[in-house]
Amino acid sequence: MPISPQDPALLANLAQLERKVLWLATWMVHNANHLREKADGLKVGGHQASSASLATIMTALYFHVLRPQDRVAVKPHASPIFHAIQYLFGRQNLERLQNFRGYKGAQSYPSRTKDIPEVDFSTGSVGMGVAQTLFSSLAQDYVKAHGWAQDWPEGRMIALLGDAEMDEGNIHEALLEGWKHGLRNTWWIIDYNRQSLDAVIREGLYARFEALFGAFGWDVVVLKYGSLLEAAFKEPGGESLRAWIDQCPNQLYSALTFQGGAAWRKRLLDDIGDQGAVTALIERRSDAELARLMTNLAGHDLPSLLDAFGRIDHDRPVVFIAYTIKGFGLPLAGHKDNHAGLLTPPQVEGFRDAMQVPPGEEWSKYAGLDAAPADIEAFLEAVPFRQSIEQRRRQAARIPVPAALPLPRQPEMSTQQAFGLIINELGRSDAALAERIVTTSPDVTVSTNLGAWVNRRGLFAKQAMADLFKKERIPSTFTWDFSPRGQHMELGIAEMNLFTMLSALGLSHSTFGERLLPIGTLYDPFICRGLDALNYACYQDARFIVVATPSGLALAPEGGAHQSIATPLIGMAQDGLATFEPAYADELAVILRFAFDYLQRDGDGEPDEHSWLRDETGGSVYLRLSTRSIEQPSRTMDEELARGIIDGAYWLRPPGPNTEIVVAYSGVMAPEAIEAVGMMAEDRRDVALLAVTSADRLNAGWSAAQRARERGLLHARSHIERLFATLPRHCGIVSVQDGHPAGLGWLGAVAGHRQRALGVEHFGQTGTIQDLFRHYGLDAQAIIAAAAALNPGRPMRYLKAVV
Ligand SMILES: Cc1ncc(C[n+]2csc(CCOP(=O)(O)OP(=O)(O)O)c2C)c(N)n1
Ligand SMILES: [Mg+2]
Repeated sequence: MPISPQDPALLANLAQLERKVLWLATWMVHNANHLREKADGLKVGGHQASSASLATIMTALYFHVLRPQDRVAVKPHASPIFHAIQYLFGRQNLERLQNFRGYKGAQSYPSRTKDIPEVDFSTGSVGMGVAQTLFSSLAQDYVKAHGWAQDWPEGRMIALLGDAEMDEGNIHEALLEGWKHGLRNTWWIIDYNRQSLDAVIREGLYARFEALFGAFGWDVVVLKYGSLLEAAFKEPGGESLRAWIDQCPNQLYSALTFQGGAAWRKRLLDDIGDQGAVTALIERRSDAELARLMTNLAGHDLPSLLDAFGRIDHDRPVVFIAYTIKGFGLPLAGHKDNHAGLLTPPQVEGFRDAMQVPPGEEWSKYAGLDAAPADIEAFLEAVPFRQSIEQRRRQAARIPVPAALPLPRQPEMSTQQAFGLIINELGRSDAALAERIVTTSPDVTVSTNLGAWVNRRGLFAKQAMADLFKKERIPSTFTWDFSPRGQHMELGIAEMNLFTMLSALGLSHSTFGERLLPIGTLYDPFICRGLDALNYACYQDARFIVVATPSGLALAPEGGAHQSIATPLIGMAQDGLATFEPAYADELAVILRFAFDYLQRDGDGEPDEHSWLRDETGGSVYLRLSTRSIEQPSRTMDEELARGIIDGAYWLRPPGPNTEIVVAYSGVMAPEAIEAVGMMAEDRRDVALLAVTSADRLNAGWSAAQRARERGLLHARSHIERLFATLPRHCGIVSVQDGHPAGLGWLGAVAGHRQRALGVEHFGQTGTIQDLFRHYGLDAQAIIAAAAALNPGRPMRYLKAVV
């Protein structure tokens, strides 16, 4: 890319746009603050100063450096600058700017799903967007190596991040993983304003950043002094000035920036005034010029930025440590309390005058600019970022999903085992579905039963690498061959990385126009370790399947540190994620088939009139599986059963007109529930047994149907309401789940039945499954005792006396 930092016309245009962008962003925040304060007394924090510090860098990027194929994660608080830039491009409308942070207005933090398509990656939870760019670059390599997206040029994945954002551990986890995979095409631009939310950051941090990135093979570019300062250093006495700045503590620098020209002069003359060259250098400048010079850091200097970006002529990852000033150009520049700072109305007026924007023309795209509107428009038209802008969100065709997946048949099996068998069977196929599956796992590939699939499809690496054990003919169950055609992305033990990888792979259809069907496996309890990244992936509407196994107390001898309790509730509460907890292999086959299709849906948000779920919008899927081997039913899968499994529940033993007890179970509690129902049958009438395959979907459908009725759609009935429609009023429900009881604890409220919810409320421990189910009150005896208490009647003959 020919960059001509010396090109005066280019620089003049960019300088104009930088001013405009800074003004619009400032006005947007001021306006939002005014509106919000009127509405509910809430002030807008965090945007004014934090946004200003990136104004120059984002001007250089969006108006000159970015290419249509590049993808960017913008630091959350730079949202106003981002929206202002898109407004100038004609891609963001005025109403949304005027309603920044308001209902349906431009979002406080750039959002892929709630803002315009120019938001490539959402940000908000600091650190997440940064890692997303790294994994997106790995996803791009994966797509290209498989021979896809050949007509789409490789893009750079760019993150604009705050210096304090670097404290987030997930960034460091990502760095390590990126190094292992030979990361390319990734730029991270650190807004080194030496301020966080609370304070001024530690001295000398940039040197740690330099060493850190250097250690991982990144090109490190430190952008410290702007062109004015560089020129001043060449004047007589300039070297003393450079030495003074280099030693100036961050706090003092910030304070002087805030105080302005006179303060700079006094301090500099006190410290290095020599009545000779240095004094002359200082005295040659007015207060305003001196302030301009002393704050001319490279991050606010267009020629330096254009030069630095233009010099990158390789695809290795690059970190730019760009010195900036938080609040640059605004009266609160440099003040340590400025993160939540806002300009007062007189300050805004003063700033508007300085920007030469007449009152009433605050939202104008051209007011205050030297160039004629037609010239600015012509410049904007030609900006590379704006070319083929409609392709920013790419599309990919759906991969056909067969009517049924292979069904493993064994008399006894665990859901984890069944998962391994189904995936392995799919691996034999050369159908598009098998080609597009990409698996990934944080060092638990084999222990989550993906081993056979990996043997078959291989691991992904840009360079082929054979399994040495195999070459040396040492017997091993697993072949660990790497190649560019491999379909498993091996990860180190970092669950944050797993979910960020899924987020990147799961957006491939939109980022690169190539559909992937990502499946990530991990141990269920460690979902919590990556939870924010999972939430982030869902918020971005990435599409993937999480297979979490083993789970719950059923992991018996592994003990309390590995037994998950809260995950069923996470699955229910996580938006964008449909959670299933099947008991049997045939259920899992139906669910997985559904998942491959569900992943690819992109319809409108209208609820389905049968389940009342918004199924056409699609989403990601979480499967909570187990290593507990249980006896499999011999049955044929018919359409009704399959539908029930997908909608969330079906009767294993339907209720009768006199049903007194319903036992509802999820997942591995099937044997205990079946046993209890059998034992109660002699003493209670028509004991019914409900298999719950997805408490999440069942519950969501119930809420949606209630909402629909409240809106006048009186016929709306959810799946669970239909299942419970004939239950006699007096019957009791005992639910049982290997997880927190609240997961199923709402069933009684559906049609007004008394309920006892059994589950796990305290940390687990080691033991046999039977020991633990007895101890935590999940075994058949506990179910019977709960039923007897709910529905006193005749004594239950199989209920042992409690000793
Ligand atoms: C995970 C997370 N924790 C906390 C916050 C609240 N927060 C927002 S910005 C910020 C400080 C940012 O400092 P820095 O990254 O240096 O940004 P800048 O100085 O450019 O505003 C904090 C703590 C957040 N958004 N996300
Ligand atoms: Mg900062």
